[in-house]
Amino acid sequence: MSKTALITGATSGIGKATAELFANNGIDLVICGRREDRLRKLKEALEKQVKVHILCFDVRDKEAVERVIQSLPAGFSKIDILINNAGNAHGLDPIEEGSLDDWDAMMDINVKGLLYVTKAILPQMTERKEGHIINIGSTAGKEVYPKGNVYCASKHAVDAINQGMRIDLNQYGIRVGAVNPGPVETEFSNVRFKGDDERADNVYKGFQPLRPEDIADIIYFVVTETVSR
Ligand code: NDP
Ligand code: 8X3
Repeated sequence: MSKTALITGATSGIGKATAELFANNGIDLVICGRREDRLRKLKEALEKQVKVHILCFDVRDKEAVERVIQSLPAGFSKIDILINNAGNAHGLDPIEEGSLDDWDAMMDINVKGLLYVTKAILPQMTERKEGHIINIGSTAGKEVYPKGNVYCASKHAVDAINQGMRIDLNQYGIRVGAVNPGPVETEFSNVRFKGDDERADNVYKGFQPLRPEDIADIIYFVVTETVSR
């Protein structure tokens, strides 16, 4: 029987590439993000291969998170795989110049949003005693770089939450893992620099960044290596 994966942040970058790879391999999808036009376009493309359902919400809004997860129609209500991917960096400033709004955005989306989505999905996984959760961390969750302060803190938090989830959910047979990429060329830097595309492009000059498809390959490998056992 086919599996269903819920992917947050599927409108762009790593999440979108993962949705496309999962669809190529027959995994049904619940694709999430705030940009409904992109979700619709992706659904249209992928539903030639698999069943696709859209959830359009902001992971910061805990009532919305609960509501949309509860609203999943019968064919999509059993989530086998949760990919906690939605997130971004906002700004790149030394700590004394950082913006409170940027800090709120990173902690609210990357950390609290991941928790809200997980909390909404978990009851069905603990009840069934099965499921697989992949948290998208970062090398920024392992090391800190200049001006990375709060983004790195948010990803260190993801690392700790991932480890905590793994320990706590082991008794239910729920598998928990993280993928911690280095720099990947997506819309990440365009968001970080608030639409300054020239500055964003400069981030990837002088070295070969990863592509979102590279990370999707790793996520798919992790998920299929364990789900099939
Ligand atoms: P993108 O900017 O291309 O994609 C980010 C995704 O997150 C979008 O689909 C966006 O959807 C979604 N998102 C952002 N904010 C919210 C929100 N408030 N509510 C719901 N969805 C949201 O970046 P990446 O693909 O690179 O990033 C994906 C993940 O990978 C992030 O967690 C990032 O930290 C991590 N990562 C990225 C690396 C990189 O170098 N690119 C390296 C290591 C980790 P929408 O705007 O439609 O809501
Ligand atoms: C994104 C990787 O190094 O660009 O998490 O911050 S980095």
